[in-house]
Amino acid sequence: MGEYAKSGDALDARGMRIAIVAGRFNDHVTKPLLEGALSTFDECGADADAVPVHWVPGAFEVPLVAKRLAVSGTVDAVVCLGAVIRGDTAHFDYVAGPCAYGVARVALDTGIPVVFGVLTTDNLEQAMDRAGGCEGNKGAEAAATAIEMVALLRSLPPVTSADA
Ligand code: INI
Repeated sequence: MGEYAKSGDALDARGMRIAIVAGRFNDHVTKPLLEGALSTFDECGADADAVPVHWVPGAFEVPLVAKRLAVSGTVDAVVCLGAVIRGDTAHFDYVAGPCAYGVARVALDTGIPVVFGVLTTDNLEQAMDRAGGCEGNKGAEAAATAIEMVALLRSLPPVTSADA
């Protein structure tokens, strides 16, 4: 397994349907994140047709599309990719916070793993370091997390109440 492997267990994505939502803003960062995610799914045996990619304008739009997919009944998990880079204004906080909160909320509201592969960095260098540079590829890590979570949820006792 590649650099994303967190444990000794091989990740197996065969039979899993995992959608990706990617922010186009800062796509010089999000495209490498996407490549990392797709490589991981491929290495782990996912069928390429089972990993649709949905582009959205920016990180702020990610949770809405993630929710739409999560409630569709067509996916086992959603991987969210984005790059929010701090500038000279408060815009970073108004985008990064709601994106993170929204992604977490979709997962809890739907019971579907929704993985946060959105970089929130002070500058472009930090972002590129995490999009295939010296700090690895967070897109690949997000894909591995999704595979692990789908397998974990499948191994847990079934849901017995409507709001669990
Ligand atoms: N979107 C990002 O994904 N990253 C950013 O760094 C960013 N900044 O800095 O502005 C950003 N803004 C766009 C935002 O996500 C929405 O697309 C826009 O506000 C429209 O809702």
